[in-house]
Amino acid sequence: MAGTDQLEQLREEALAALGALADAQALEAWRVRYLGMKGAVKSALKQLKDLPPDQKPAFGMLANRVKQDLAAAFEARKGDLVGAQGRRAQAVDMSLPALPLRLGHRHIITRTIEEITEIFARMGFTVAHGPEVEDEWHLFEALNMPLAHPARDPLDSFFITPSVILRTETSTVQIRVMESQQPPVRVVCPGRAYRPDTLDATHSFMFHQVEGLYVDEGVSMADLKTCVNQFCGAYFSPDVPTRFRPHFFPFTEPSAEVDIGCHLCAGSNPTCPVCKGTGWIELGGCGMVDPNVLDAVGYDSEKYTGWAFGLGIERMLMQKCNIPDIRLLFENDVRFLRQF
Ligand code: 2NL
Repeated sequence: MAGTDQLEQLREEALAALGALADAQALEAWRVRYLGMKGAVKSALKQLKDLPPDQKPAFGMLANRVKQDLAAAFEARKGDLVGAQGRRAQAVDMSLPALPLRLGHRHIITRTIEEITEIFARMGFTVAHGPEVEDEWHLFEALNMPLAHPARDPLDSFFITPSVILRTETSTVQIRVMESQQPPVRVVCPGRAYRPDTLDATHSFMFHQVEGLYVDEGVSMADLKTCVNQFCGAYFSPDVPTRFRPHFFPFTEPSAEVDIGCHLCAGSNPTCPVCKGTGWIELGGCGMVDPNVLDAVGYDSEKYTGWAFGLGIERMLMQKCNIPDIRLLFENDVRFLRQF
């Protein structure tokens, strides 16, 4: 039985050697030596053909057994060694610099609204908010737009039902403020507004505006111009020129559009991409509150006067930060948004 003794010995030796291995490299050398194509188990099996026939079955069976045992022991040891090395590799290296921690922040539109309302707060304005869906009274009637008024064209507003409409401006909030208190009123209303405009670089079906309203005894257009000039100086730069251009709004009389001088060309470039060569950029509109609006909210229009303005927030932000396309603000692409 010399052959089978030899096999047992081989198994002992191999298992002892396996237990003493230190790393994955030594493990691979062990596998080649014992289980490889030219390894010890293979060469022991070669003896089979030289054995007497009666010894062949016992030797063959044991040889296969040894081979299986060594293969199983190899797999178990591999799990130990590779696992331990893997765990060591994953261990925290305290000497490495920390991974950068990317904190989120509020959207640039939100921050712009805060910056703008802060400027008006310094001039004594409070802030009011209101619903984004409105009734015809707050959106049209109270703002001096009776049923036949062209601004009530159904194609110019988003209707939820015939009497529930997405607000097209935040003046609705000022109407609500006036309905809830007597003058003096000094309030700004920032927020979303909706109009069915076709999307392009400067238009969106949803945008933000800030409206301001001041009603008291003896309020004049001179106060309006000073307030708007002060605001533009604070938000853009102290020396930014402004221009008030006569215009028409149903809710103010007289009315004007507000422009600031083009920061890019100051009117010197006839092909300027920002001001289109006019030298001016329109921010919004303003005017003296129409007495019909004061009457609608129950104010004494003989006693009180007021002014109001409405400014586009995206427009001001795009001006200030050189943003070429309004869509960039609403596509939620963090590569763009995290710059601010
Ligand atoms: C624009 C023009 C404007 C107003 C908004 C207003 C509000 C009340 C009464 C009277 Cl409650 N007027 N708001 C006045 C003039 C212009 O907005 O182009 N906005 C982006």
